[in-house]
Amino acid sequence: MKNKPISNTLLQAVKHLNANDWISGDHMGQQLGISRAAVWKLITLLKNYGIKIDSHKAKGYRMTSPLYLLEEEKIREALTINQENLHFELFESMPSTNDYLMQKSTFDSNPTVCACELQEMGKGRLGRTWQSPFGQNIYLSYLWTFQQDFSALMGLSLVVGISVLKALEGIGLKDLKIKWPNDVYCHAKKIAGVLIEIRAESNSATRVVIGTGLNVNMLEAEEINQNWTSCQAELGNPVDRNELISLYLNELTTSLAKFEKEGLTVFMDEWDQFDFLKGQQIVLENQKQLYHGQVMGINESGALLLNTGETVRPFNAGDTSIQKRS
Ligand code: BT5
Repeated sequence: MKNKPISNTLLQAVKHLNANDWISGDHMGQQLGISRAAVWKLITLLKNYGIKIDSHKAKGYRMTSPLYLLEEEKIREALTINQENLHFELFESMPSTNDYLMQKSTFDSNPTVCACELQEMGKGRLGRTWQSPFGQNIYLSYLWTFQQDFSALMGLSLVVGISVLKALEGIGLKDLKIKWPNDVYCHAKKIAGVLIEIRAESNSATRVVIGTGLNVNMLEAEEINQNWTSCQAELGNPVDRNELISLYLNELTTSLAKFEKEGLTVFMDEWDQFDFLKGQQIVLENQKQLYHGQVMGINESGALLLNTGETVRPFNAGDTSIQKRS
């Protein structure tokens, strides 16, 4: 598996398919400056990626719903943050955007965004898989350097969750919640997940890779073993991922800077408002042990407070699920 950059020819081919009802292979070839055989290869590639394209002997090709591929220029257009030192790396396919930034050998302390159309080995937490089909969702990792050591960064995943949620609110989604520590839910179905990995710690600076998987236009998926949703499923129309990435980067960058300066305390009210678990009877799994209790919220370092009946106990990590009433 290799990291494959987005090819400009593929980008242009998709634009021609979007702009036309039917388009012949000849015409598309002329527009792109490639042979008919090369057009056929591109169409086959898109079909292999799962994109629905009709073929007709006389009429040519037709895409059944529009597809907007990732474009750095479009993302930059809608950024309101300082983007002078912001670096982008966009790929057609790769194993995992988090792995890429974790393994990249050269980088400076400027923030880097890596995003792709398809992840072949998208990662969740604890060895789980993140379903990452071509062209439909956001798979994005953000390399960010904090001038603090990691112990000061407890609660980071909560701040990231709040940023995802606000970006989604920005495009009109309703009934959004965050399930501690890192899942964003819409109408009680998972719409996004966050995976944070620590790249390096030195001289009290910490470099982190913040990975976000956000379902945008996905309407079908066979292998997700929990309730899930996507922006298109909620809104009823496709969403341009470039615009949503800009919104998210605006929220996230502002929040990371605020978190670094003021800590989690300034996010407590927002967390309280978005907390999916507060007041619920849950089961928390931590290091293969199960704990039952009622969620009392979080403390000022982002730990989940669980009232087990005997005591209120803080948990810094774990998997949570709401206990079904019998
Ligand atoms: C997460 O893990 O929710 C973190 C997911 C982070 C993915 C991003 S994509 C960019 C970056 N690069 C990577 O390689 N990863 C990050 P966890 O809490 O372990 O949730 C995983 C569980 O969510 C799975 O076991 C499924 O039940 C469910 N799931 C998998 N794919 C999903 C999807 N696309 N939408 C909703 N739920 C999904």
